[in-house]
Amino acid sequence: MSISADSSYLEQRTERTKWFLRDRFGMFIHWGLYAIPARGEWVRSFERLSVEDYQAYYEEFNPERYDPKEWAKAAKAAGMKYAVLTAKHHDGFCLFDTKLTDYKSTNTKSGRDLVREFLDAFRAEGLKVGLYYSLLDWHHPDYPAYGDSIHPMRDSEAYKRDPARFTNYLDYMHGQVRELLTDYGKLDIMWFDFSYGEVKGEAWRATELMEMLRSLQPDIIVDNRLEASGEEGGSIYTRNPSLYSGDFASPEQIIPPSGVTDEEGNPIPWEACITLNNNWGYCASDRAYKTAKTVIRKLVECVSKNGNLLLNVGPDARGEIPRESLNVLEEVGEWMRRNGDSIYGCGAADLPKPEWGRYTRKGDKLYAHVLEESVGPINLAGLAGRIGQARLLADGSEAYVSRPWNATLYPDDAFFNFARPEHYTYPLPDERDT
Ligand code: JFZ
Repeated sequence: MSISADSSYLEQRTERTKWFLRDRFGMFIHWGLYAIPARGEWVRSFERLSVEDYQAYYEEFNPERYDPKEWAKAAKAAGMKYAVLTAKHHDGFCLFDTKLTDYKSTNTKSGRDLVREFLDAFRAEGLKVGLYYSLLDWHHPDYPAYGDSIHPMRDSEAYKRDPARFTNYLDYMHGQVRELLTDYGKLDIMWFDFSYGEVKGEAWRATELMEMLRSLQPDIIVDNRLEASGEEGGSIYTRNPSLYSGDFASPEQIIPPSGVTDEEGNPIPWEACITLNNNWGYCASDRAYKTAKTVIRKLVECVSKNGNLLLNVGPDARGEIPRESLNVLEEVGEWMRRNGDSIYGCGAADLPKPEWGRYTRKGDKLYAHVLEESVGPINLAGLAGRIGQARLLADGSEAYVSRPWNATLYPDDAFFNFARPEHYTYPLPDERDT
């Protein structure tokens, strides 16, 4: 089998990602032992916590208020169509009942298979489900985190020093992925995280991993991080992607300025993953939550550039999504119930970004997201004669498409107003003329 994928690969990717690009909005869930120290999911690395220090959280872990049905309801009410949970993050703690390590939720006081419960609950709400799986592992004895640090980016060559041990780790990692793909029913997304330096692609035995994945779950879609690092997106960004380039790009904490396209300008599926405050894992001191207004605008921005938004929540040690996050999700949901038609199934309008906001488009329907208050009529640049009728999406009311008296200098543009002309505060043409 060749490393490089052929054109049928691109066709298959288009097929596989159809639902994903329709659904547009998902929930990311970062949850694990790190919810107890509550200083983010990198706490063990950033603070150089010893194995014993971190073990205390394992001994204590017992999220009695974990009720994934509530999470699923919150996601659905927010208008989210899919969700991705950290089955294992970099700390190596497994939220599922793996046979390959004892370091798992079923061995804690909780005794529960948190992944299975998540999958059952979200599927029951009709949401698509995905699992995040960390390629890094700070707990596995053979993961090459040698030296003074469990910070992998410091030493991306370490894996070469003891190939036999790295092979052990890869067998373990492949084995766990096999478990997740075999024992947990149909999964819609596998979200691997992440490559760095030379530790990418075949260093993970990625062709073998992808062949297993596709044979067990033919329709599953995969992110690009078996190949991508923080600096590079991998070959998904090219016309000649590898078999492990992934089905979608995964820009993190950034919305790509012009979306994601290959060198010929063809759109590439992408999903921006964005935190609600400034942390993925629960961080008690981080109160910097985005407002619902910001989240809605960012979602519109993603869709206006052919992308998805995977919005993160970090449930706490007891298993609850922070109240602040729930409040934002509720408000976003209120907007989505009225305006979701401008998000689901929509993409870029292939028109220049208007001054007052953004466009999204679905077929011959153009959605004008007016994000700035206007003075006078709203300008639809270059669309003179191309607007059949205009409606306010939120309430279905008529928007008045006209060529107002003060727009005669702009013959190529169409204009609309939310109010009928009799509500204008400036003189109407006939009043002026007489
Ligand atoms: C990764 C994780 O480290 C993080 O905890 C979170 O899960 C996020 C969604 O994904 O974040 C990264 C990955 C790569 C880099 C930085 C953050 N990088 O290469 O600089």
